[in-house]
Amino acid sequence: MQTSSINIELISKLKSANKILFFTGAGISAESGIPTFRGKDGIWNKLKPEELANFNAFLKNPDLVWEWYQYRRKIVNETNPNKGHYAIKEFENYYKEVNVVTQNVDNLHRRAGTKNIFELHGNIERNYCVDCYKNFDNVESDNSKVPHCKYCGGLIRPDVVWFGEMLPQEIFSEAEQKAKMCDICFVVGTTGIVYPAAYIPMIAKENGAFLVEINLNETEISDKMDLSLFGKSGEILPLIITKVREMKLKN
Ligand code: BV8
Ligand code: ZN
Repeated sequence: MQTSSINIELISKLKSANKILFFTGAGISAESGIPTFRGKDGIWNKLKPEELANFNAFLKNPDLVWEWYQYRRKIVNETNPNKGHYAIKEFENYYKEVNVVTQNVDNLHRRAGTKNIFELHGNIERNYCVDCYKNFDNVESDNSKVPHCKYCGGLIRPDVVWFGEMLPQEIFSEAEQKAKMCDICFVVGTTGIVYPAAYIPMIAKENGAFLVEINLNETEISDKMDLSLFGKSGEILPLIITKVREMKLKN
């Protein structure tokens, strides 16, 4: 584990890199005001994921789960990307390829303008019918009653990946390919305990990438990192992109 300053090794890697991958979790959106899952203010503290973010819970109590997602959608709609999201977007000006593999469902990377996004756990702004799979992104509903499909009467659910559900195969395999080819993999704001998403940084490492963790504190995967930068991603990422801008403008 390294110091928390942006060290010489990272600077030299940033100089020689062509392809950058960002693997992001809930922590990158915390400074936008979206609660994380497992932090001290985490949403899982009050409610257990098993009770909400899984299909059986939804079938057992569709109104409760629907209400929880409406509450989270409202928070997402009232927030904006933060400096961390925008710093990631700016990497696109200086590198041949920048990919963002995110576990987040809040759409903030897209709203910050990032081009190549791989949403491993879906997107809270999308919904679909559990029976006929038609999509209902802007479905009218009162917040506490799950809506029904107007074509077949099926329950409408958020287009997110729940526990016990497979990740979108195509998106995951593309993200794996990008992880295999990247020179630097930034692991930003994630506890790194949710699989198979958490394999992505490990795949990058196995293929020779330089792994940099950006987190408030140590995590279960800190020991796998080449460098850990401790602090807020909304402060550290702008510092890094400032260094990159200076370097690239000098050359
Ligand atoms: C599946 C979407 C099987 C919904 C979520 C091994 C292999 C495969 C599966 C498993 C496995 N081991 C266990 C499993 C099962 C399970 C799993 O991983 N469980 C864990 C908890 C042990 N995985 C699954 O069920 C997956 N599906 O495997 O299906 C299968 C296979 C074949 C066929 C059929 C089925 C599906 C997992 C996806 C679950 N969906 N969310 C929703 O959002 O409502 S999970 C949820 O956790 C979010 O997606 C979130 O992104 C993800 C990870 O959490 P983090 O992003 O890391 O957030 P967290 O709060 O934990 O941490 C925040 C971090 O940020 C902290 O470290 C904090 O310090 C830091 N931070 C805070 N502020 C800042 C900051 N850092 C920097 N700056 C700041 N300002
Ligand atoms: Zn339907």
